[in-house]
Amino acid sequence: MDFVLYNAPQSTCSQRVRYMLHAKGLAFEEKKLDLFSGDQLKPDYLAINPNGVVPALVHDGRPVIDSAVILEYLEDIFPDIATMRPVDPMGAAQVRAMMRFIDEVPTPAIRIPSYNRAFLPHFQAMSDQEFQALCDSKPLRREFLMRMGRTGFPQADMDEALGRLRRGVERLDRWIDESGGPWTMGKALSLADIAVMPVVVRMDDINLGHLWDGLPRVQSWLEYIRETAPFRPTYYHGALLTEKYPHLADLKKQRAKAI
Ligand SMILES: N[C@@H](CCC(=O)N[C@@H](CS)C(=O)NCC(=O)O)C(=O)O
Repeated sequence: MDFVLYNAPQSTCSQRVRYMLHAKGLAFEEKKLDLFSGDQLKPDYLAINPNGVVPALVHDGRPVIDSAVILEYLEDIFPDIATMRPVDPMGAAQVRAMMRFIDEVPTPAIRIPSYNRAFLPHFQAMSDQEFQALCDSKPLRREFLMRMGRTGFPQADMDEALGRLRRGVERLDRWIDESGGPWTMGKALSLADIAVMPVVVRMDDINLGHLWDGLPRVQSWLEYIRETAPFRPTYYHGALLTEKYPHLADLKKQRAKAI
């Protein structure tokens, strides 16, 4: 068994897969791509993932792409180690429906505050032509980047994204409540917990933790998942935005003082 993970430390989609590999106890070679230098758009990588995004997991020489697909793939090949999806088809369908919701609602939404609050300066020194060429080079994110431009997403987009994030944590709260907790599917961690983890961790990291005010189950869930063994090797130093962008760390400290 040979696993090579192409990923980036701070990429939320990559964090899902790192967590899953650690949870299953699988050794892997980690290749770190620098997303702001365009490693993900180089021909060698596009041959592995034509979407030009991370992560990609190469298993015995064959690529598997898209983080949710990779989670399912690892569960399919190692169903008996740290089982993350019920074996019965109805239970499996429930987990998959949660994962779809996560990838429809909160996952795309977290990109907007992440870019506005952290990544925007990477693009601001570019000329119009350079920026347009960069947008045009992105198979998946061309229009997303063009909408952001060099001034950031407009307030209306931010408001919409925060609304979607709030709906995301409300749904997480309901899943925990309905299953009896502490996880989305009850007593055992599931693929849905892993799929939503990086969004909630990122929200906390970029000072959006107030979005689960009044939902203490979500705060407890975050504390529990941080205590699980795969969390620490997944979030090695440099995986959080506050570890790289000092202004975000300052914001977080100010909020901590205020409460
Ligand atoms: N649906 C894909 C999305 C992957 C994705 O958006 N990756 C981001 C990092 S989290 C990326 O590589 N962005 C690079 C870019 O936009 O150029 C997955 O879940 O794997």
